[in-house]
Amino acid sequence: MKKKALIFGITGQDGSYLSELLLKKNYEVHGVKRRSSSINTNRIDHIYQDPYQKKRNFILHYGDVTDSTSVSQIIKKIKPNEIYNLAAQSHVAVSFEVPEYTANADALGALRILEAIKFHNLQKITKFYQAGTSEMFGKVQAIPQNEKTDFYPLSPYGVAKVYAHWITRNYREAYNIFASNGILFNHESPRRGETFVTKKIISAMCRIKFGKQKKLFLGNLYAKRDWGHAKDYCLAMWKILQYKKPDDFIIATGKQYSIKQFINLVAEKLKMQIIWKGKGLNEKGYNNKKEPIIECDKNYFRPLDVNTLLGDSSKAKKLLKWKPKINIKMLIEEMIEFELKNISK
Ligand code: NAP
Ligand code: G4F
Repeated sequence: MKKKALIFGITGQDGSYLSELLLKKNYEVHGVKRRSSSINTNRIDHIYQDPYQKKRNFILHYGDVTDSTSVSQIIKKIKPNEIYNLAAQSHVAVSFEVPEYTANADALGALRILEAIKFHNLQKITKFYQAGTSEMFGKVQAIPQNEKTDFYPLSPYGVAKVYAHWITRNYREAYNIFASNGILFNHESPRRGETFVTKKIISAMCRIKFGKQKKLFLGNLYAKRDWGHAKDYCLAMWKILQYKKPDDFIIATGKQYSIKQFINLVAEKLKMQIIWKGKGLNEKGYNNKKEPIIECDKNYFRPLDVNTLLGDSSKAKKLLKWKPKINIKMLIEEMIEFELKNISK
């Protein structure tokens, strides 16, 4: 019998890569999508439109993690072997603007799924994966961060994810549910949402290079992130649920770059020269004609920002035999290639 997986957040960056991975592994993949006023399935249309997958292996359901009835009914109907909770209001800056909704979806969403597993007595059938985040480390209490590092979240998003992390552990210990946390550091891809910094930089710099945009406006250029590729990280999610017992794992590359360093790497790949001048809000990146093409805008700064994130994934390396295959230069190359194809279309 085929294994059944249920993905909350299937229309997102990770949902799309995880679907492809699970279908390759011969799972029947169920996904929960929200109703939206415009199409939100761009990242999975290529799977859905494949007649073979559509008929047999890839099934979408309407639902929302803020709606316990839909969560419960879908889980009761499918009785999945694995549930991946990737559903979230995942933008840190936006969480300062919509903190209550972020808590409802990102914190209570995990609780609603765990409750449904318990309520329908699926403890022996269903394993649960919670999409945790390095944002939970916030004001970092150790460098690098590992599974033992204390959390100190600095945003409503980070706080909500800490709740989801602990409720996952609580249901594991109280009700014997196979419930695991991945603590994933930033991961990107051509399918990354347009307003996250890597995608925003690459998309804008490609457009600037071909005269389709004049300037790129950014916030904090000095925050450092540990960036990996979403494809590698989705494999880690699956491995976490195949491990012999439920546990918590850091997934990271162990290398960090500032936003400014990231821009310089993109410029190098695009053969664009950037000369940096000025300080603070007046810092600007100039092209070889001495025109400012990168500027800071105070609207892109957050009330609090996480200045440094660097993960230590030795536990995942040792126990899951997981390690990232795609480094930052390969990631940038793939994202640039994707943008250039879009521009030429
Ligand atoms: P993403 O592209 O923003 O996708 C989020 C998904 O959640 C989308 O499918 C979205 O649906 C769905 N969603 C949002 N609110 C929902 C709700 N109330 N009910 C049901 N679905 C809802 O995020 P991602 O980058 O793939 O990340 C996946 C998960 O990993 C998220 O939980 C994120 O917080 C976490 N995470 C991400 C990273 C990273 O660097 N990417 C790192 C650590 C943890 P729509 O398409 O309709 O908006
Ligand atoms: O790309 P970002 O928005 O990602 P952030 O805040 O690190 O969050 C992402 O990674 C988390 C894992 O640590 C996930 F849990 C979360 O769901 C999301 O996927 O911003 C990265 C850094 C920040 O320090 C931000 O202040 O880039 C800085 N930044 C500077 N200018 C900007 C901008 N970020 C955005 N989004 N837009 C800017 O213009």
